[in-house]
Amino acid sequence: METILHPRSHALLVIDVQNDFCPGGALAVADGDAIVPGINALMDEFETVLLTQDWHPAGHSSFASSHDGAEPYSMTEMPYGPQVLWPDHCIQGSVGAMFHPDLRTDGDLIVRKGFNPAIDSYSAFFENDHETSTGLDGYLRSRGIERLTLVGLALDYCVNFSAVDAARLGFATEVRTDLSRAIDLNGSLAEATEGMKAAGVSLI
Ligand code: VGL
Ligand code: ZN
Repeated sequence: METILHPRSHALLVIDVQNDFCPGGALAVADGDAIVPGINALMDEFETVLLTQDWHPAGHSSFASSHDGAEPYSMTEMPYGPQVLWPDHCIQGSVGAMFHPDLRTDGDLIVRKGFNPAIDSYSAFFENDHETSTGLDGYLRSRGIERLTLVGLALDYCVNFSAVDAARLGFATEVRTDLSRAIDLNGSLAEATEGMKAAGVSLI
């Protein structure tokens, strides 16, 4: 049953709950699928629900396979700064790019990101050059959204970058850490937690 607890100006943003980030996927996050029932239930509380979908063309520059001799999870230097090289994941139209089959997808908007072959995009707001907009900021403002709750995958990458950008853009921003899961690569979770706190994100 629908029980709207939050005003229309408070949106739920569900980040990258896709097969490739769940157990068995190409870039599996431990327990990534465990958050699906809780996210589905949380959707009942919000009138405004938005989802993001990591959406890379084959041969994307964030894939280790696109760099001669590079191992997955190693670092490289891109024109826009340091970049982790990932296993091939969330390729446009693939099963891995689809939402987890049990995730409710009856939200208002799906934001796809990471489609620019030359730039990765962790954040729902800006690509990793921190400059190229996805358009989400304008969409939210046009709809009168002032506050955001974020959940999803991965807590230390796409949830983190989205939450920090949201707070910097002036949205009251909170992350439900119980409904998120992390990759935790070389201390990335601790770093992300500090960064979100410093940006004024509430971790709940
Ligand atoms: C993500 C790494 C690469 C994420 C996406 O959704 O956190 N992480 N692409
Ligand atoms: Zn990606």
